[in-house]
Amino acid sequence: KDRLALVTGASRGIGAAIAEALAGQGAHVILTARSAAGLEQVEERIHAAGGTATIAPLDLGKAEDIAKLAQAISGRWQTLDFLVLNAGMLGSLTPVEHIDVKEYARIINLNLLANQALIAAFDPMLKASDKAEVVAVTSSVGTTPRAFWGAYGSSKAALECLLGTYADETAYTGKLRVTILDPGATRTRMRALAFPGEEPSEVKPPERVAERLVELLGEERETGAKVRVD
Ligand code: NJP
Repeated sequence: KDRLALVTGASRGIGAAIAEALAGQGAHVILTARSAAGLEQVEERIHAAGGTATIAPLDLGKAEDIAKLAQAISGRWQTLDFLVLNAGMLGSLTPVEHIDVKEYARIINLNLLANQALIAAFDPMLKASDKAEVVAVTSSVGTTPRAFWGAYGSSKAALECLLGTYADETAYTGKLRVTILDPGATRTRMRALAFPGEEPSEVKPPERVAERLVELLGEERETGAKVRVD
């Protein structure tokens, strides 16, 4: 039977590369992000490579979109084998005292609260799988504070704690594994926004992160482990 994967932020960047890699491993991949056009391009690449995918354009910032997605998926499939919590936003880089609280709320909502909502929605389907992998994409600035990255960094620190907690709570199952993935500097739109002067060819491509993740999924490792891609 085909394994089923759900990848958020799959319209470009790291999420698109992970989705293509999982499809390459034979999983049927549900691709989500806001941009339907971006998702269609990734879907086409997956089909061209002989894989299968379904697109689900939605805004993870909206709780009702997550509820609809969960309904659509649970109406069609019994189990979910891979949940890749990759979608995220950076927001403005600014000193803590100048953080725009409205933007900060949007960052927390997408980078943290939406991921809790996804776990809540898909926990039964993950536990129904004989081997489920939950991967959360975090960031080094969540564990090592860096000037001007406070809003984004604190959202990623909280995400790391939340996923570590979920790992602890689900360890008893022996069949649901959580991986906290710190991708390191990766050539994507987000990276280009943060470091506009950087020469893109000096930064690793998202495919490197995806390849490493596929390797990691095949390795023995405790649930809740944190992995960094260099
Ligand atoms: O970023 P980008 P990356 N609802 O901006 C989607 C982390 N990370 O690939 O909605 C639903 O190219 C957006 O799609 P769209 C980073 O924090 C990266 O670099 O169509 N989806 C797109 O598919 C993030 O968690 C680096 O605009 C929404 C995706 O999210 C992950 O890696 C270093 C959405 C973002 O793609 C992937 O980031 C690091 C919404 N409301 C951590 N808003 C790095 N690149 O160097 C956005 O430490 N998306």
